[in-house]
Amino acid sequence: MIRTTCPYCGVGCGVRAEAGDDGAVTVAGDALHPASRGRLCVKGAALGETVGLEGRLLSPMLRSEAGLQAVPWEAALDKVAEGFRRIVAEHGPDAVALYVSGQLLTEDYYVANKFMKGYIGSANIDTNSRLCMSAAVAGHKRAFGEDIVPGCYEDFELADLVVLVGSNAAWCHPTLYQRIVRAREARPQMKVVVIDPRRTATCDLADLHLPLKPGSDVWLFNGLLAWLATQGALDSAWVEAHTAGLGEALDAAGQAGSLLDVAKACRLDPQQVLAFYELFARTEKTVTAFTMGVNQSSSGADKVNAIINCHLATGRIGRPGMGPFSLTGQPNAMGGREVGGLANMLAAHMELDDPAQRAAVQAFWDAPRMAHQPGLKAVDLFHAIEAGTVKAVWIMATNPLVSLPEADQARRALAKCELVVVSDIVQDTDTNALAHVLLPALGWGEKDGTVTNSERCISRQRAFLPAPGQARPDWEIVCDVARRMGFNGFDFTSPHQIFDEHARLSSWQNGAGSQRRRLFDIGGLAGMTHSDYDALEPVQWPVCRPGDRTRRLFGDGRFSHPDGRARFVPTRARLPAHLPDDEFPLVLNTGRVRDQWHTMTRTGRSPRLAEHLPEPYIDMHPQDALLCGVKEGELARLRSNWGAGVARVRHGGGIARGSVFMPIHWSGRTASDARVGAVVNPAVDPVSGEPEFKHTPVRIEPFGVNWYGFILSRAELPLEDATNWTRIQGSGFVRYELAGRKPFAEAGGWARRLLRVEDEDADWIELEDRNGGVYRAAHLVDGRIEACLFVSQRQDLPGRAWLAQMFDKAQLSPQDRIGLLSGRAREQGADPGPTVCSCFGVGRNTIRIAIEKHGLQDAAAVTACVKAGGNCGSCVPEIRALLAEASVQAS
Ligand SMILES: Nc1nc2c(c(=O)[nH]1)N[C@H]1C(S)=C(S)[C@@H](COP(=O)(O)OP(=O)(O)OC[C@H]3O[C@@H](n4cnc5c(=O)[nH]c(N)nc54)[C@H](O)[C@@H]3O)O[C@H]1N2
Ligand SMILES: Nc1nc2c(c(=O)[nH]1)N[C@H]1C(S)=C(S)[C@@H](COP(=O)(O)OP(=O)(O)OC[C@H]3O[C@@H](n4cnc5c(=O)[nH]c(N)nc54)[C@H](O)[C@@H]3O)O[C@H]1N2
Ligand code: SF4
Ligand SMILES: [Mo]
Repeated sequence: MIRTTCPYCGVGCGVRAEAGDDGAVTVAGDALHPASRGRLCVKGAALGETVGLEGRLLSPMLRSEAGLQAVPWEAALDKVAEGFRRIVAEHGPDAVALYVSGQLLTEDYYVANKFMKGYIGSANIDTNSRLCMSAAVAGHKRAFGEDIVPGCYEDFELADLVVLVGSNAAWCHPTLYQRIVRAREARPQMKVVVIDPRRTATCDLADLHLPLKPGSDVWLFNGLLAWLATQGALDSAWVEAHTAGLGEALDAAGQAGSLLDVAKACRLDPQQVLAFYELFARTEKTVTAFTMGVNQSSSGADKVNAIINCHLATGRIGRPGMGPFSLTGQPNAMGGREVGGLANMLAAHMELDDPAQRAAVQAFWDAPRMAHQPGLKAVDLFHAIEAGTVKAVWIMATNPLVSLPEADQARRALAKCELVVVSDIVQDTDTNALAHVLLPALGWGEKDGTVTNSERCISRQRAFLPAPGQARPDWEIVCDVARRMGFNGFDFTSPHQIFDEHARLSSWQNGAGSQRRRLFDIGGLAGMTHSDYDALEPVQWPVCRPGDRTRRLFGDGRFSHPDGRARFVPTRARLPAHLPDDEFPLVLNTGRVRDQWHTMTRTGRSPRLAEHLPEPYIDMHPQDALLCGVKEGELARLRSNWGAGVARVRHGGGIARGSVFMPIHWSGRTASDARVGAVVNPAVDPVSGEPEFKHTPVRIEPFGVNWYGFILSRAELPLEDATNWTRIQGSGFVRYELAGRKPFAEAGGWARRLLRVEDEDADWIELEDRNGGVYRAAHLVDGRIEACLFVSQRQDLPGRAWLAQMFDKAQLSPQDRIGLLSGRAREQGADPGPTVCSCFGVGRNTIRIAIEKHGLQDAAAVTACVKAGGNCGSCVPEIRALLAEASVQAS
């Protein structure tokens, strides 16, 4: 058994993992980890289902006319080193770039940054954190003089008011959300406010939900600052002693106008705005946590500062139970910032545009060629690639063809690029399809190093699986290329050595006598032995001396600006970059679902995780659907100025009129046409370069098809005849949801071709109702189901859950055979319905029936009866919705 850290969200839960003799991996929460104290959400709990080697990239590959070919490492590394060397020699260092990721370990990230900024001599290294945290980074630097999250998770438990802004923590930071749930159970006087245009699962906990107009957060928080001032609710003595710039910030905030003006600009009920303001004013212990609803905006950095301004004005920062709190997305978003992985940073919280600090880093690295100006930020980088000014790009641990805004532009860029190198762990991704060189990296459970979570806690990720195939750690691949290019400084033989150098750099010319004191200092972790490093317990930075432990920062009122004072930043509210009009009347909001991680290269392999929301969807208000001529359950096309996509229409996701929501997870590998990044506009925040992912004007049109259908099949199938498809991982089978335009004449022959059943004597049962436009077939082999197909011209397909169970059976009973073409058991109640609780696999029908039959009144009773909600708790909001539905029906 190994203690390690979850590779998904920025909460950074501790995991105990073990590989059994049969290769099966078991995981459990690590009770000793301070971030999670033994808890895991369903994604963490399903890690064992995602580490198998199927689909893994196991050898370096080069693309030639003949396609992709496995090659020895030497050939692949030579190709990369030679390509980079030649392009730098011919066109200068800025003609090459790295595009990396908050899912790299700190050690990987450190060498990648050193390679580009100190040796290639360009700052053209940016990261997917540009799409995620860069607005928070910019906000922190403006306010505090350094990129610092001052608080810790315990503050969420000690607070009397938790404000969640643009955060669906119930789904995206589940174990932290559960900590808030439990804290409030223990202290019911604690209040929770959720500020989000959608009524999300997170609102289940909210005393007050403010469904503000998308993009209007600066109005709301400017309004709050101005209102606090008029109420005499500012901490003037603290402001006087520790800050600068309140006057200008108040002037800017005052332009938001009266409370009524603010309510109007935010499209909120003035009473609710007042209720929030009063609650904030009277609650000293307030934590304001914010995530992508804040950062991913063309005024992202200003949203962040508008929030921080309110905390500075009330002196609520750095003390127990209070402070602004930027929740990080990826597992090592924070570590990437420590090493300076963004194109406008240096390393160890030093500044690229400060000549003294540049010289300090150059001296420490003994670097031959330092970058001396900021590099290209992600969106600009892909435009420079398309324009041909950047001729080689090395992409690591991110899938930009899916995750960038205006993703078809990214595709055009890579298609034109001279040299595209991708380091990944899986072979088949949308981005890899355009790579000239593929480099196989070690994945979670195989790689070794450190990550830093949202509360600045550094934890070890440890290997407990052998390196598969020829895969190598990312840091080693970078070092190999660097050495081939003739760079010295990359002779590391273990992540421990890299960490040690990183720790030493953090205290280099830092502290007494140096120009600027940087709070990021982990000098106390330098000089560890290899075994100390292996045994490293989670520790929050700064760690200036061995044994230091820093829960909170700024409690002493000293900030990182040269004069020690925090800055108020005047924030002027402005509208999003692109506004809806007659042609594109709706606003597209994009984000996450509970059980999937980003582009699904890992979570997409888990049957358990596929069940909750198996298909891409467009959540929209029923009245908007009516106006657009689309119907729930049918496919619709989503179109913007930049691209289009297709997904199923859904209601009930808590969306207000005028907006639609589509999840980000589906790629060209998992669905024919649901890559929402292609639809998203490319506008960015001028301060941080963070894209406006949450606000794109779109229109919705019917997507006409002649039939809907689905297949469950043990074998993967090519789907030429389907106009639209989604691939869903089942347990022992693949499920395809289909829709088609071509009418299916001769359904039997067509179905056999589709399912690849050539044998005339195959055990084949079918049912055709030509007039009704219905066709169903099943293929059995030795009494076991091999595949089944259901097609209909109407929306009357049976549920998939019972059929899925048939794939577990070695032999179908005669009863099963009879049920097969009706798609359900002959006896009532056997169809559990769509999954609600993924931990225990409990379906909606099961829960509904239990509620009705036993008269269950609350979520705890449901858990006691059918187990749903009894593990990670993420489905409790949905259980409560079912209880509410039942009580409405009963009355
Ligand atoms: N299950 C799951 N969890 C994850 C991830 C995942 O892929 N899956 N990814 C991780 C990563 S990298 C990240 S960055 C985090 C993201 O975590 P979150 O930011 O919590 O998640 P999102 O779904 O991107 O968006 C949050 C909310 O912002 C709201 N929003 C949209 N526009 C506005 C606005 O103008 N103002 C306000 N106040 N809110 C708005 C949306 O309606 C949405 O509910 O999640 C992390 N955790
Ligand atoms: N429309 C829209 N787009 C968004 C967002 C949004 O809210 N809306 N959110 C943005 C945000 S916040 C984020 S963080 C991004 C995330 O977007 P991406 O970073 O593009 O998404 P992932 O699927 O996490 O990509 C990680 C890749 O790294 C691979 N990988 C996993 N482990 C390793 C490893 O150890 N080494 C290497 N070399 N590869 C590895 C995986 O197989 C996968 O291909 O999406 C952004 N895009
Ligand atoms: S809450 Fe985040 S870190 Fe914890 S188990 Fe879930 S995904 Fe992993
Ligand atoms: Mo993120």
